[in-house]
Amino acid sequence: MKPIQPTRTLGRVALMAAAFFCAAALPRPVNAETGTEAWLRYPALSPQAAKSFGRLPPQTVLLGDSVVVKTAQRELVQGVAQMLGRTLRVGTNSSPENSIILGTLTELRALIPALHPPQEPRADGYWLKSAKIHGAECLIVAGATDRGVLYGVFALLSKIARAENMAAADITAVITDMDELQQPYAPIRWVNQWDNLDGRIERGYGGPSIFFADGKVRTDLTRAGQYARLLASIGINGCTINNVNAAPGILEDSFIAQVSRIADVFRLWGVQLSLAVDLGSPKLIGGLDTFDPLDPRVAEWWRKKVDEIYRRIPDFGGFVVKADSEGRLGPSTYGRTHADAANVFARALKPHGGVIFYRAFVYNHHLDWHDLKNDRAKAAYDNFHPLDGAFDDNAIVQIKNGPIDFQVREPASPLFAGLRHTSESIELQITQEYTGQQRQLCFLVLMWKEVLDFDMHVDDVHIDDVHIGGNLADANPTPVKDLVAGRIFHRPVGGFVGVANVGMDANWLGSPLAMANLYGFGRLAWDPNLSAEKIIDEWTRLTFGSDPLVVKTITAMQLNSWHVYESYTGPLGAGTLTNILGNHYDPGPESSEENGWGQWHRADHLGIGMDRTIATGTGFIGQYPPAVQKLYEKLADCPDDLLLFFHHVPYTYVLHSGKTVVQHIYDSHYDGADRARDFISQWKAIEGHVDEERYRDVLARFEYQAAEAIVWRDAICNWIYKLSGVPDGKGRVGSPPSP
Ligand code: GCV
Repeated sequence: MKPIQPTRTLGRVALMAAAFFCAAALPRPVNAETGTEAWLRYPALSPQAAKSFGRLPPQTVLLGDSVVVKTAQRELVQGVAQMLGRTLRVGTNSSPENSIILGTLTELRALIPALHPPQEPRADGYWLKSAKIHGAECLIVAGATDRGVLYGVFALLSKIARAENMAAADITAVITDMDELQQPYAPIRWVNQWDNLDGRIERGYGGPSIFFADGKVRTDLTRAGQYARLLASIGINGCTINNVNAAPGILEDSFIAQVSRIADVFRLWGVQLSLAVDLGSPKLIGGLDTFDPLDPRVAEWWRKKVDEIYRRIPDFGGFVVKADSEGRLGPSTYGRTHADAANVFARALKPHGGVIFYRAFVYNHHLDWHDLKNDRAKAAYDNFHPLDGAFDDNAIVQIKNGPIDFQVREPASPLFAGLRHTSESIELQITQEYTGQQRQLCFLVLMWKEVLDFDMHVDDVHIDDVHIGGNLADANPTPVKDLVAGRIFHRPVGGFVGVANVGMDANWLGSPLAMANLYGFGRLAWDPNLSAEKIIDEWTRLTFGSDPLVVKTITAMQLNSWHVYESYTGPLGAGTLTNILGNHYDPGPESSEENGWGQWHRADHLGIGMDRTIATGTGFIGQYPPAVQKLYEKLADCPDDLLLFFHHVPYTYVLHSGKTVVQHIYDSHYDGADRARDFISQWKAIEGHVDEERYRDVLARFEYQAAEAIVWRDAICNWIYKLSGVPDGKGRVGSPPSP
């Protein structure tokens, strides 16, 4: 973690904005919605819509008896009772007629041998199918695994919850014509929590940890159970509960005993628990005089430690490791490689089926800023590409979406294409560290989709995997989503990791609208081909109901929000121009320069942007495959929205849009602040259409955001004017244009 220093002066406007935000904390009306149920509210449908579900079978039958399928059945009964006002009978599989049948495909085959899904779903996939048994209507929820059954139930309940304004015939079809096979894009769909054992959460904005308080696991784990339910409802199957800046004490035997209570709670929902660990643990807590991963005593220590964990937590998922990064201990201490370090964990975990996520977020934070050839963006590729093939098959290199650090816009990390023989996962940040910290609206699914869909143009790919619904080999693209899902290069495992950082706040992330990012992450991890529009439409209906005005307003605001935030905090790919030495929130463009952290934008009185070209710059662009190099290397070809990430240009450089860089910066900030202000009136249009509590909470946030956008606008525009000496052509900054 970077040292926290006092924030730079923001001026009176910021203080006023902050004061306003505090003052705007309004009393809670009775019976208000707290947001705790998030998208699993299951509100009663209108009598008319509920009536259209009349043909829903009146009972449910469970074919298996695992804890997960029992959870699925309880959830189904609860959801149907709340939404349709009907109590499903719990029947037995000797009389499955007229039932909603829940079971694995294997169990289903034993019961009804003639029923087959159109294709065998992957692990955790499910099949929703209307069928007749002995002439009676049934609805089948069959999972490839027990977890698949639970996911299928959540999918069915989501359909019911979103049926409010559907035509009666369409609702009936949900029950009588259902035939839907769903399967996850990748086996890994995990969240990471950066929770410290004292209860604080690094980069958490929704209250203290739901797992830890005062150096112990909480006694009351109700919230952990509620969280696991939310995660399961969007197909997330693993959760790392502690900070990647890991406290070694997490691995003390007495602590593992405590942690196992969290695993017990997760297990009901099919969520595997995993831990972030310190590579130095054998020395720090294990009594050895070394943590050298190649020392046999160290390997033995890890093997025994892992065996002990599995004794207490039989379905333990594995470890996440941050090493040689931001002051963490690492293999470099002994001249070992990251593969050496990853494999010591991999070998201990392998007999139990566990995996190790080894983070590629490794860089030197004491870079010499005087040297224009230095570039933090190159670090992940430089460190890991040479090790490709050296990692065991249960080791996964976890790569942040961009080469720097969750900025408001970054290109895809070149490392996604730089590992052909190593499993990968993409790390996305749900908690809005650099994107408004949940105090400002920023729906990140659009940003994530740009990265996931980005074609890395990897040459010589031999693809023998087949997409659901289409043959990948036909078009031969190599998008990031297929690289991380292991669909390319025959990787054994891989997928999606989101840094969530929910907390004890009733609404989990601190803001009701921010939960769209957690929902969106889960939906994309399940199927990255879903559109942002579809995801936000689902989330809005589930979270606020299906009133057309509400759905139209909230979906539009969410879909615009990333661009609005980007426009006043970091346009043209300069990175988030925030206070990088402090809170990562306030404007603070000077803080990026003249230090070793490497989040440089290289702005001076002549120009702005990092020259990362092969020809004259740091050479970062050379880490991409040739077709991507071509996209970014030539100034004239580089897309405007990443221009300053890749090139250093004079302020008067003319963009593809026809504007100069400096004029774009002025316009973008003024436009962004105007659009942030417009959020207020857009939100006010739905007053009375959503519950009072969330309405007021969100309104206060938009009023605050409008003020903050002005703070940002003025800080950045004045800074750029001071540096460049070029006034705004529209007379808003610097000297007015001459008549
Ligand atoms: C958990 C950034 C954040 C740190 C975080 C780090 C990481 O630097 O500011 O808080 O540490 O990324 O991802 O490891």
